[in-house]
Amino acid sequence: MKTKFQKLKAISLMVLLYLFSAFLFSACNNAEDKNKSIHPDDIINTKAAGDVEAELTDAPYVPKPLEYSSPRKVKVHLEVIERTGRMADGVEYTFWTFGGQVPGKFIRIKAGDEVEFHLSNHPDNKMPHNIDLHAVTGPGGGAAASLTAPGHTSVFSFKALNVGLFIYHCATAPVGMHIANGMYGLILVEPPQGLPKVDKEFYVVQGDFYTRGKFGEPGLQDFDMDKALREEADYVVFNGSVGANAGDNAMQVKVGETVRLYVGNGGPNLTSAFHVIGEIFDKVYVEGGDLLNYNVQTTLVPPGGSAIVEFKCEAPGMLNIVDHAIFRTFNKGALAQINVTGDENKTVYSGKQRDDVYLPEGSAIQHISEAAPKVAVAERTKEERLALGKTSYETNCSACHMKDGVGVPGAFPPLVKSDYLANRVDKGIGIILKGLSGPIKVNGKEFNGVMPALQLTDDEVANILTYVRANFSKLDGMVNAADVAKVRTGDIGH
Ligand code: HEC
Ligand SMILES: [Cu+2]
Repeated sequence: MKTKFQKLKAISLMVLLYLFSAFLFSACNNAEDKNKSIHPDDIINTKAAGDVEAELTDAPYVPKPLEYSSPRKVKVHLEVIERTGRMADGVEYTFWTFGGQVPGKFIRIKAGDEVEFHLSNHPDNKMPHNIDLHAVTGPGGGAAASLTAPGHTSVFSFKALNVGLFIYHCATAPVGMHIANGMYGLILVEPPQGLPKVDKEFYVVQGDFYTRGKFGEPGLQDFDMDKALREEADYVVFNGSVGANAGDNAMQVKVGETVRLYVGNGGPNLTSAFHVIGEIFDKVYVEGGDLLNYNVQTTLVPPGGSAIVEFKCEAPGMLNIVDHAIFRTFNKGALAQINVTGDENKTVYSGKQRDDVYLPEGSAIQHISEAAPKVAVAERTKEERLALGKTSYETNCSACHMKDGVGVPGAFPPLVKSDYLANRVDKGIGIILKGLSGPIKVNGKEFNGVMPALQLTDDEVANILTYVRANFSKLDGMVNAADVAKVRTGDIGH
């Protein structure tokens, strides 16, 4: 039998244990609450008030922290510009950009904001473009609503429901080619109270590029579709070119400052083993979301993904930002730098820091190289070709020539009753296999654009042309895979 006193002792011990565990539990909960941002359900019905124009910046800079904490109506004006620029010393490439640079402009908003997005396609551009923002809740992330021909502006609106760091990119066919040419950037959706304050914030985006010539081969380099398909990148770079933010253009930080990097990966193909040589990430917002990880050496950033990393710079010297898939750094250009200046702290790091990176000197419009897939295909009936051709047309051609084949005045010629197509000896096969550029006249109207060669099989070309000719031009007969094969091998002229 227990004494009264023993019972009392047992009970009070239980009470103490209970109180202590309740305390622990609530402490954990609080810690979690701090990191957990607000849920989309809490935001969906908030009212946005007051117009603001979003500040947009080029890498490596980000817009200033936002001063408002209740939702605003935010206007974003972004212009697509196709331009030739530096890929490496002596190497040029024709980039397609959101705002003139790769990556595209950094956009900073808050959860609950209602964004009115204006996407303009500069009149000198050759291609239609659109934008898919991963921060958008809605079909295609805005892609269909924003398809814009050169010389036009599209407007659409969305409400930012989820907090996070999101990639945006072009999603116009051929999608891989638009992304490979540099059409990506980051949009940050902050929680209403903002992110904790740091001393310096920077914008770093990785991308892989595929060129006709090998890494370093001088001159204007064409896009190489075959290499892109094989995922054999010639260049892997931070912020659009080899050394864009290295050496004299390194990001500048002082000893003792806290740094936050908004990191994105445009791809199109390669996942980044993102690492800063000589630092440890005190904090990582894993995959650009709410989850915090601490004390990380290397964080994965996949194509179409992001991460936010933070660290304090305790020692002076040059920090090298790399993709730790290390050949990409030493042989393909994946290097950016942060220059930390200030007094040495021998306890943190003694000794001379020196990191010589080998970057060979020298080392990029657009051309899809012609692959000739030789697959013998049984010929199909006209009905089959019409049905398959419709789908293929809508995937491969309608972005430019429009779904109903009417084209876009001044930019993309019509296929409807096209006299140009009717007069082609090869029934238009050569145009699709090899592309078309230079001045042409279609139904009395002049066009002078660039149609890229498309990577399609003989069977697909036969389907598309059978559909285009019958449906838009009311031309008799069909196109067979064997006809396409003859043009490919040069047996019939154009
Ligand atoms: C990226 C935009 C783009 C895509 C995609 C595209 N075209 Fe074109 N296409 C053009 C441009 C621009 C021209 C005019 C080229 C010039 O001015 O020399 C053209 C010209 C043509 C012509 C000759 C002119 C005419 O109107 O008859 C045909 C036929 C044609 N395209 C068919 C197609 C078909 C079929 C597809 C899909 C397999 C396709 N195009 C995909 C942009 C495109
Ligand atoms: Cu595009």
